[in-house]
Amino acid sequence: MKTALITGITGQDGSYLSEFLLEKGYDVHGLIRRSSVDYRERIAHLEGHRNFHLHYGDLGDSLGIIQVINKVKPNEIYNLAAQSHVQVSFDSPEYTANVDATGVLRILEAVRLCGLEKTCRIYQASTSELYGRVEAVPQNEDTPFHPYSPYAVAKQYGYWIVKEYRDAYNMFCCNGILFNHESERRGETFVTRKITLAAARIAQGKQDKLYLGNLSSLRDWGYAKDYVECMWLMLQNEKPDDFVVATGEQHSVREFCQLAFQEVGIELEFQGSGIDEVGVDKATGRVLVVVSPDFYRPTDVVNLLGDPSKAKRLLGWNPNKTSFEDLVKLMVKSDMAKIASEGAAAKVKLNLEEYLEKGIVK
Ligand code: F7E
Repeated sequence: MKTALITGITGQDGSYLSEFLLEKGYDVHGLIRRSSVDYRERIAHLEGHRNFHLHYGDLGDSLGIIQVINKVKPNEIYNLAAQSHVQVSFDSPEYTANVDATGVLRILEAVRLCGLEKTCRIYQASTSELYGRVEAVPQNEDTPFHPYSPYAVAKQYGYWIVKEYRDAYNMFCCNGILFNHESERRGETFVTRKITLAAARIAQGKQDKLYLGNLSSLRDWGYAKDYVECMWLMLQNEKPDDFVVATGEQHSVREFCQLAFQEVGIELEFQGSGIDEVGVDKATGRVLVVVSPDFYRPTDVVNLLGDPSKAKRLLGWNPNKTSFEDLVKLMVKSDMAKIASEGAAAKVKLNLEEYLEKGIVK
């Protein structure tokens, strides 16, 4: 039986990857941070499974990482833990660097210190944010990087240290350059989930308006559940390598919004431009989407489109299992059910001030 260790196991990708590996018969171990609040919702259904184990640890704590790796002696490590929010990285750049950059080094060194460098394969969650202020469209494995946020700069260190350990110590470590990947488990402050939740709340009379930043930003959005398979495929490959994981299709935030609202029966029409742009309900004339400078980033990445040919060719991975339309549909469907199940007590009509106060919008 193969043993895998997943950092970031409580996150969207960690939970899907756990399910995927358990189904393949793996013994799955996860690193979790101690917290006084429950943040294990995404993996709650797996706790109690006889091949599912959790260990306390933190990417900021080398000793803890060494202890866990030494105890588990994994055949595969998936490093998914990160401060993953780009806008938050402008507020907490040092923390982001500690986890997203040095944290990768801590994992690699721990594997070496435990004498597992010949037996343990490592997957590093790299990101399309590395292309940042893009130098070419679409982006593939040869496109130059131009990181454009503290998050991306930290992730670039992670990318290069993985390559360095591969060359210097002959370790089997891979970078998955994943473009945006979403799902019904996506964190609520990423733009797609913020939109699907708002569409559901607005349709059910529990929210008045949705406040967004740059509506023209372009992304290559895929389904997270499909992407975790590619992480695994990278570690089953003959040799360690880096791969772009994307759909090869690009859409704007505005388009995502239109489709999500269409799913709840509201036809949105966008009027105006820049910070004066609004999304209006065609049937009633009500303004439902408003642009707010609060959600603009000091530097924003606006033109991401991945070329997944290499993963398709060498790993046999299918980048188009779930279409963009189906992704939006499944997210809206899930949020409609979630909001409907919340009782009357949860009937808060969120306005901008409440949004900001709750810190749930960035
Ligand atoms: O923003 C724009 C925003 O926060 C997407 C992370 O998983 O994917 C994710 O990073 C775009 C940006 O994701 C709002 O300016 C407009 O251009 O959903 P996001 P992200 O920054 O692309 C990559 C691959 C990662 O590696 C990251 O870890 O949408 N946008 N209005 C907004 N974004 C947010 N969050 N909120 C808004 O109101």
